[in-house]
Amino acid sequence: MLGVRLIILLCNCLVIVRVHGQRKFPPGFKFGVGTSAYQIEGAWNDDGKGESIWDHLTHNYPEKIADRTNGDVACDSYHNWKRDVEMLRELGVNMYRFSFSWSRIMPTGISNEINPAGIDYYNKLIDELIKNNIESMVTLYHWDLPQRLQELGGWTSRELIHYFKEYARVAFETFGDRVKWWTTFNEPLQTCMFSYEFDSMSPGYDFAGIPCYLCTHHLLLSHAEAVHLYRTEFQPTQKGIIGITADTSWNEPRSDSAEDRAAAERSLQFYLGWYMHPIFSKSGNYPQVMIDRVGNLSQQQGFINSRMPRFTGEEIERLKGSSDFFGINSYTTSIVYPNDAENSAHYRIPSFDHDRNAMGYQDPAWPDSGSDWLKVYPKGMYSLLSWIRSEYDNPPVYVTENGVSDRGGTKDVARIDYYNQYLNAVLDAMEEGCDVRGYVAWSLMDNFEWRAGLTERFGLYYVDYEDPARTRIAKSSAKAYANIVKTRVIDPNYYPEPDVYIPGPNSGISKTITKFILIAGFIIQVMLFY
Ligand code: GOI
Repeated sequence: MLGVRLIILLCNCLVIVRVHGQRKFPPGFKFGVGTSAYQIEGAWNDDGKGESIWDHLTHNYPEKIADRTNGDVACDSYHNWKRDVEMLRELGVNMYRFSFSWSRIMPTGISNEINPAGIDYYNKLIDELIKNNIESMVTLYHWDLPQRLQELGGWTSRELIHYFKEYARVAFETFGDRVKWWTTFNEPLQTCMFSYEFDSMSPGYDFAGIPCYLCTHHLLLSHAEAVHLYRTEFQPTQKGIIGITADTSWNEPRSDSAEDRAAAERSLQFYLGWYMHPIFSKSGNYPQVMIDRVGNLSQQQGFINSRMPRFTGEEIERLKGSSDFFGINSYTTSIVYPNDAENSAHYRIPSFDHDRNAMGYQDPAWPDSGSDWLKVYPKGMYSLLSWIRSEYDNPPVYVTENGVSDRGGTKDVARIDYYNQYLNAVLDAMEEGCDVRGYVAWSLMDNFEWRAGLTERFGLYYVDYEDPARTRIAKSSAKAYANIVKTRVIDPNYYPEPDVYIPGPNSGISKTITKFILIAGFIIQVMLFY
């Protein structure tokens, strides 16, 4: 066993051959780009699609979205799918990671009613991809739960295990002859912690310490059921692979002290181990540090049971090994230290962060992006991949999302730099033996960025939201990424021109000028007033 592993490691290192001093991604390494249904499709109620929790949130609480926009039209990929595939061909990618809208396939989320127009849409898309030699990597759940299922309690309800399994069955039955890559869930941390504990994602509750643990429990069990269904009834004939994708920032200890290192480790267990320990560890179950901390604190807080539900022995076994690959999404890094008396005022009790007993911040010196939460620190990607390798015995990893935002424009030099640096960090990790098999850039095109609306753009292609046709334009980064996919080499001096030049507002200088004008304007107004 160890011998085989060593040989694989060696091969991995050897295939990253150096060409003219440049490192090359191995031949089997898959490059892709990603999107998700709610963020691009639009057509929110066309042809029988049902309401999802993101339709519900954006329509009923428009003030929660930075620019009061929504995904009603978004990139209109429901109508522009041919152009989308054309862009994928221009990029030359091996695979396209996209998600199904559950409520487009089943309006209420329940399998007694299937929407033929929804089936038809994904059939056309998948067939067009096959025609162009692009593999489909389908995510079953990228956050857009059918609203009816939310009304049953959403993921805090155990009932959803059954409904998710039946949805997965329809997907495998209908599309599994052509789809060879399945992901059950995208970023469960966002679905559970950031949707219930914090009012960040839909349904947008602000209920600390309890629902995030219930949600995670049922989501993991739903994942296990879908995977077992696939493995027993579909995988033998369809021969695809199935897994899950989790997300975390890298957690860098604030200092070398034992306390800071323990805090960073604990924090990573809470963000990533919460989902991946039950699936990828030898022992299974939630990380022990979580079981202990949440259990003890619950008891101190007067709860009869731990706020974190327990798995039965049977469930632990069913979850163990229930993923053919380790999907990881990561964009940035957080510097972590333990909670102390001084900052404990920030905690709600009970809460996930109090349970986690760690705080985080970002180094202001790191280059920023179009998103407040995203600062550029490529070494974090290397550290995260190395951590996964040692924590879970070097599983096959796919980086299923990585990328950076800006606020507009097509000459996106900062995005080229980001991809070059983060892909170099991936190569660093591979050279040390991390079994990374693919990389998916986020995103194919600018799209509806959840609570940030259309203000933050992650695309390789620019989308003109003023134009009813939602014209897409290749940014500089699209050409640079296409070059990496084609040559398998990162060329640090390649800064191609975009297809059409559109200036961006994102330069540091223009930010300073904007601030200056705002402050000057305010002073003048005050002077005029008096
Ligand atoms: C992916 O999620 C996702 O899969 C794609 O669909 C998506 O398009 C892509 O990423 C790009 O986002 C500073 C509590 C400002 C409330 C710091 C705590 C705002 C709100 C830190 C913590 C963060 C990647 C918004 C995961 C969106 C960033 C999801 C991470 C909001 C913050 C917060 C903060 C917080 N998320 N994203 N936020």
